[in-house]
Amino acid sequence: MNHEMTMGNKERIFAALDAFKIEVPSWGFANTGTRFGKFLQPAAATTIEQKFADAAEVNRLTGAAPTIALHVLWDLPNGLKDVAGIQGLVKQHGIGAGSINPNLFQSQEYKYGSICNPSAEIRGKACQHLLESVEIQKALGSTDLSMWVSDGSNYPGTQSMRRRIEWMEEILGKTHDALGEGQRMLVEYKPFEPAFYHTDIADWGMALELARRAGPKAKVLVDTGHHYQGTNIEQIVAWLLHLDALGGFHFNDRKYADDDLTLGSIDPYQVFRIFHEILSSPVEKTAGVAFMIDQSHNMKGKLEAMVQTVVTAQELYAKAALVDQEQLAGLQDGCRLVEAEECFRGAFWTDVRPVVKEWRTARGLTADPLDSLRTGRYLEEITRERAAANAGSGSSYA
Ligand SMILES: [Mn+2]
Repeated sequence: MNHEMTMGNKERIFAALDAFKIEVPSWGFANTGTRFGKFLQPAAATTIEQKFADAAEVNRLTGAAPTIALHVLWDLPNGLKDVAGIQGLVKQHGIGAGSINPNLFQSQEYKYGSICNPSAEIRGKACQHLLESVEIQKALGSTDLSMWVSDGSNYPGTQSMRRRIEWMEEILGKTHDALGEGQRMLVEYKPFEPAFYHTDIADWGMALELARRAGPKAKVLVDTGHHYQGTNIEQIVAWLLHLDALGGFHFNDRKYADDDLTLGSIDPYQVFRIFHEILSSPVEKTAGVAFMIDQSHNMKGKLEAMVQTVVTAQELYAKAALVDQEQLAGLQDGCRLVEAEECFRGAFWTDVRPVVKEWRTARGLTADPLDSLRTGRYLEEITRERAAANAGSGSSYA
């Protein structure tokens, strides 16, 4: 149970950090809020150009966030026509277009659902939006179509859960069949909110079955905030890895529901346990698993929160890399419970921050990203440049 920073441990951490990439969400840089109100921030991004610039700054500071997730409605309001502009930003900032997120929840027509709406016309509209999103995905060379379906109902008896499954299957199948070579569709699940009686894709079982029926390019997306209290998320991860069905993660933390708090702020041990499942699986099972952040901070500074999140993710990943897999397997097989637990727990309790700093310096990065953000000029400049625009905005989520 030696978690001292031996040469071997250091090498393991360096190798893990070299491979670790996490995607930032464009909406994480914009003014967002709760359903009660929104507190505007002078430095928040109000344009897609600013979101790309912010993502580039996070990547410059951390070296681990080379792509930005895009939201079709907020970032490409004119659909395919906006692709050229995005391509220019990709080139300008050296930040890749990450997952493409269709919007199936904001249009007035989606009041009773999008791909599960009883109206064939509205389902058709939702399907068209998904197919256009796939075209955007192709044009931008993006790997993942990240689907969150907010459909559901608020009162028992008011909708047929069974017929809605059929409607959903049909459209997910069509969307899947439109995907190009090497492209995937990620199916996200969530137990409740915005619907409070039933949600059409409420858990990983439903998401898994829908993905399977859609086809081989469909995988499950695990948003860490989308579970009931006490759910063993790492076990879900283990199952999805076993079934070759894990597409990726939306990382955030929560205390009560889908709180979108900073990764690891409430329960860092859980993130460690999830990373352990990834790092203890064969590489061929985990190579395609996408790490993405899905957070929108209402009170913390946008950039500060994003850098803090990436840094936290790196630290927890480094801790998980410290688990001696071979030793742990031996202890597990021998049912040496306390020793196994100590081997596992010991990695979590090891302070990896000095080694992570060393890694940053060795890779030509700043040793302390948060401090560099605070003392650097970027934040000061955007605060000055964007203050006027932010004083007047506040109605749109993006
Ligand atoms: Mn999510």
